[in-house]
Amino acid sequence: MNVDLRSDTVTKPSPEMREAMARADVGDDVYGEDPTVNRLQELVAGLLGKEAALFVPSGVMANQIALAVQTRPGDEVLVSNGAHCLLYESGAGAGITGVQMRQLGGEDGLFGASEVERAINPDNAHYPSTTLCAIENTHNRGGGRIFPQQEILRITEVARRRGLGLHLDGARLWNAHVALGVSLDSLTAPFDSVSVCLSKGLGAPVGSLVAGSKSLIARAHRRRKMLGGGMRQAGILAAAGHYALAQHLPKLATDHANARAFAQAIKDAPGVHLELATVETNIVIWDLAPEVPYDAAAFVARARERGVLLNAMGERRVRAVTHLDVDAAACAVAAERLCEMLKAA
Ligand code: TLP
Repeated sequence: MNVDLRSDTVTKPSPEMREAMARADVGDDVYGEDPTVNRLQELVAGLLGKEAALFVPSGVMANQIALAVQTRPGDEVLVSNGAHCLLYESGAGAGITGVQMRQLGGEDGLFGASEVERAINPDNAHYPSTTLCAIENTHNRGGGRIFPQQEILRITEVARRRGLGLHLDGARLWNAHVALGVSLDSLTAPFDSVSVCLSKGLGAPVGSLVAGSKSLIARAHRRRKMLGGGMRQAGILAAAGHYALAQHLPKLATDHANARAFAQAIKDAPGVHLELATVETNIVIWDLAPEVPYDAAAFVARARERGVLLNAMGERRVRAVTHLDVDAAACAVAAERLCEMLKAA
């Protein structure tokens, strides 16, 4: 049996979730008439402590809408090293939104207020205007790291003083919320815009939301239409989101425990460089030591032959993500197979 740890996006909707989707009350959401979408937008805006929220098909669209409505073409956006909105959105920042991005901080995706302060361009026509700073929490390439809230508050002080907007890519904010035991709205309070995904650890098949002030969401609504993201009877999808928030949010703690146990089980295997302390949520990232005679792509291919599905995140970096559809026993089997494979290398 395969154990699929490529991403928490691979979950399949359960029969109960499908049942909720089939029963959903729907209407034409382009007319604002889908009651299930409207309720989801209100619910998520409330959870995130924002005036309004907008349902969109994907996390990429949520991020790009948020960037577009807070910048002008040619502006510079400060992002963390390895930010999803820079590396994994098919160049949308440059190609569609029209911004350039500057990466800050280390490989864990974290950076400090002083780096933000230093990276803001002077008000001089030679330079792009720095108008926005985007933080990813949890940080994907950083191995699901949680951005320290104290540092976010210091960054907010710099951003406010220097006139920058603040965006939170909260595709996995739910994981930070559950891991820290801190309310969602306190994590989002410093931000002008927040994107969250229902289709990661929460296990919905589709759907993300952008949240912010009423005026920001009005601009986001227009931008969504421009990108072709206006959906019609989208309540069928929003119903999965309602179900996911009610039933799956608390289950993220299990994903975190499984990730930790998996990391613990592989960390001493020959050729694995893994810092246990960096496993804060549902993502485990490790490097292959030089003595491993193949790179991450070959490692992933060999693991697949043994029924463990992973993703390569760099030449010698590998990622595993726990989720609803893999339990503790499946994670233990996956770790055992990888350990055997490395011992034989
Ligand atoms: N991340 C995916 C891949 O695109 C890498 C994954 O498997 O982790 N923000 C963050 C922080 C994300 O991790 C992702 C998806 C997105 C945005 C985009 O969400 P979707 O895939 O719904 O467009």
